[in-house]
Amino acid sequence: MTVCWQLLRGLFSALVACALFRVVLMTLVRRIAHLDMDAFYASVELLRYPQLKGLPVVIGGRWRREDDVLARAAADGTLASIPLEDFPRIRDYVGRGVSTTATYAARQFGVGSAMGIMKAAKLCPDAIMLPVDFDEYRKYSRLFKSVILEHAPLMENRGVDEVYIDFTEVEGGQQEGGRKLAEKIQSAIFSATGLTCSVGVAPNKLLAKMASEFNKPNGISIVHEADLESLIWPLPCRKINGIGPRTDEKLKRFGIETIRDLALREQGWLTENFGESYGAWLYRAARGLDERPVVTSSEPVSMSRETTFGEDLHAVANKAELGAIFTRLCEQVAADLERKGYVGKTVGIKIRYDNFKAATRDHTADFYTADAKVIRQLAGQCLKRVPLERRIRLLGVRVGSLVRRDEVDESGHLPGELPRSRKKADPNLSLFDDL
Ligand code: TTP
Ligand code: MG
Ligand code: MG
Repeated sequence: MTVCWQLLRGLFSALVACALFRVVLMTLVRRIAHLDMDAFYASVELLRYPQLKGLPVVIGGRWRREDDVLARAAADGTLASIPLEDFPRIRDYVGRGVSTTATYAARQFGVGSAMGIMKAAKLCPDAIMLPVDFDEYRKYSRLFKSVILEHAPLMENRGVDEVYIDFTEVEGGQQEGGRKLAEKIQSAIFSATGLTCSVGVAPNKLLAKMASEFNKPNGISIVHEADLESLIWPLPCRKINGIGPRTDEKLKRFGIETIRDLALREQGWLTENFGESYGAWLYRAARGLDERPVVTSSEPVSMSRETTFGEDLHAVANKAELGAIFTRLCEQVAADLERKGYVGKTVGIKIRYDNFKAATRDHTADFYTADAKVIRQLAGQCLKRVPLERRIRLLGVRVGSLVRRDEVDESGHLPGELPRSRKKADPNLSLFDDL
């Protein structure tokens, strides 16, 4: 009897605890952070060239070469000991190219991202110019994101130097509107990488993204719902992520300059002039409304498709059949990439022979792609490099070195990534022609 009573009491307490927990969850205010690294590429460069701290530095132009002049210039082999006078100045730069970013010292001269080097050289001729080293930036990108995940599990990747983080249920995420947790993450990132970042914490992604810019560099900004009129409405419309230069121009033609101007327009007027869905979105955005969840996804390293044949096939005897299967595999991988929003630059193949031995080959292009024909052509080049005397029982196609599609430009390059050659794969090349 006593045992039964105790069990009932235990059950009752558990139910009460559960209900209390739900009430607490329901009363939690949604707190979303946007974290963006400060002058990211430039700051990573300064880690290896600390002697450039505080100086105007522009990152852009040509690719870093293995025979980097700077490395040779270091008398004792350490990059940190290269004297300032050995660094290339932007005024001496010959050639085309754009600045990917600039240190805050260079920004004081008006130099910024996506600016032609020639223009930047006019604004700040003494600025030191360093080439882009995307591998290094990706390394630090992975590092700072892994630090964040140690503190908050709900993180959404938004590119190389920024993420959204759901603070709502994380310890400290509600304290001072999220400031406490933001400080903790900021200092953890600094300890692990030596890099600073800026954080905006707000009721949703839209506001958090704007807030992270308020106190750059190394700043934290907290925005509450009640701050809409004082902090958000005075900003130009362009500050809303989703209002691009063309929409902004059109808004200006209607005399709409600030977010307040936008908020004063009726929804009907906005949908009439900007279309049903974009107009409705503008209406909500001007009011700081945004329900989008923080979407976590582990980034895939590669995507592949493979198939084992019903009976072993031979490259010559079954050329047509193998060719068709190969093409289909490439199309399937391309469709997977397309659906998931990725592009890749390393294309590989896998073959398993009738003796169960396997061979793999890959080829890294100097542009990213998700195009079936291009993948097919690159995979075809790999195929030419494997022995094809034996019969084959399995064929696979893989695309690796993935980045999100929205990270690359139309020519398949990452920001600041200048192709060594713009040679594109010839999609008309027939694959098994040389077999
Ligand atoms: P941003 O976060 O826009 O800029 P930033 O980190 O350099 O400076 P801020 O402190 O203002 O955030 O971009 C991140 C990196 O992306 C940047 O360091 C270089 C690269 N980039 C380009 O290559 N081209 C561009 O036009 C922009 C905007 C960025
Ligand atoms: Mg940044
Ligand atoms: Mg950024």
